[in-house]
Amino acid sequence: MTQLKDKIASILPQWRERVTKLVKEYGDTEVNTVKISQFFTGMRGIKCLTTDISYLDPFEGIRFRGYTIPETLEKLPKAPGAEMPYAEGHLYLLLTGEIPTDDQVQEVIKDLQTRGEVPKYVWDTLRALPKDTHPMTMFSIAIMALQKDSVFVKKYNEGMGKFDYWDPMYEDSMNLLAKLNTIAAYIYRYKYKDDSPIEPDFSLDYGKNYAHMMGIDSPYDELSRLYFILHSDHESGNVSAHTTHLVASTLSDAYYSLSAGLNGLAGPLHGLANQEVLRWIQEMMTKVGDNPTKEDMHKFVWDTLNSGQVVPGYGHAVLRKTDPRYTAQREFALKHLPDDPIFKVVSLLYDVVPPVLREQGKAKNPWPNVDAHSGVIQWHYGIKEYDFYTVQFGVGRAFGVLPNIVWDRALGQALERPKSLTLDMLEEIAGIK
Ligand code: CMX
Repeated sequence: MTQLKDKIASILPQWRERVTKLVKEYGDTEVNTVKISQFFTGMRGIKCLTTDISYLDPFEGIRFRGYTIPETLEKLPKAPGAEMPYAEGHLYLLLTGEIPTDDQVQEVIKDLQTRGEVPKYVWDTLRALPKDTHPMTMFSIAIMALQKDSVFVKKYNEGMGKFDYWDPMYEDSMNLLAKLNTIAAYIYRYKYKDDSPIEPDFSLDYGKNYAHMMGIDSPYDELSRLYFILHSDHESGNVSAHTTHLVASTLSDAYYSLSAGLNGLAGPLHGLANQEVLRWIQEMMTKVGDNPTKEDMHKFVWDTLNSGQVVPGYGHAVLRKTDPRYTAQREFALKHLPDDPIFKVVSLLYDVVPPVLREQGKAKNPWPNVDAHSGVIQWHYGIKEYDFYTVQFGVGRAFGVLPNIVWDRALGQALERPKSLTLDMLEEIAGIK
């Protein structure tokens, strides 16, 4: 057993005990009530999910296992001379709650390397699709193609006991995660670079290998590590995390669950917003030229709103301040691409958009989210096919949602099945019927 898996096995009993105590002794304690409006506002604000892997404070932003983004980036082990920590160390942190030692990270790096080979049938499956298939669809289908090798399904069919579910869920999660960087890079080079996939180099860590397979020089390896860490988790209620959790609650395996979660990430109000941001900025630059003034931007933002569209990359369902994931990417851009013309536009938009959204008075949060910044950096390093951006978000998101479903199984989370009411019933509750 690796140190990582061993660690999970050793801390699991205490976590189970805490859950048992809470449910047995305090199960009837009320947490919150539900208002009629919340039936129609996507259940915003209803507290009914639990995870310890990350927590999103509306004003502070995300904490991974209690660590803010700057703390995470500072504390996790790095390669000698590297700017960003290994994504594998972040995985260790999310799965165990502890910052790993160098030795522990190296073991995770090796473990993922040995699980990383993608079977040929995955490439055959992708090549059978029309080439203009959206890369997110390809990504999701590639994950589904791998499902036949699920360890969870095999063990379940052999009659595994409930307390053991987490073990094959962990194995599936690691087997799947190990291949996602290769699958993503393959899709990119197959679809957009004249079908020229680059073989993985399993002597490299996850982020560096990804940069190698994308065919992009340093500091893209540093960016990849940062990008996967930043996009990993945003507590349980966002669509990709919640969908992964929901599907896994039926005892579907990690392949079915992650594929479903990524299909949710593919929506324009969620992960696809990062491609929308670039499309929207370029539409503005086509209209008003490469050096838009604040006045040009002001008008363009209002035109967007007046035509009934949202301003992509701004607003959030939970956050009420600038997303620290935006800030972390901005710091990277300030260091590595301060003179990039699109970065300058993104920076100016930070001054223009929030006052306009405030004036319009609808959005509860006028500040930028993670997606407002990711596209510009990818563009700078030559990834101009913005359809692809959400695939990279998806690789990062897997680092968070897969540990979540490992812990779901470890803690015996039940099949999810909330109750619905009819409109008649709600009108009766409201006293108007
Ligand atoms: N531009 C224009 N209008 C916006 C807006 C924006 N950026 N953000 C919110 N609003 C509007 C909503 O559409 C809503 O309008 P209606 O009352 O007409 O339906 C109103 O303001 C209230 O919305 P809210 O409570 O502030 O925000 P929600 O929780 O409903 O939605 C989100 C959150 C992210 C979907 C929304 O802010 C949005 O559409 N943003 C643009 C898309 C985007 O950047 N998504 C990425 C989010 C991060 C991620 O998950 O990847």
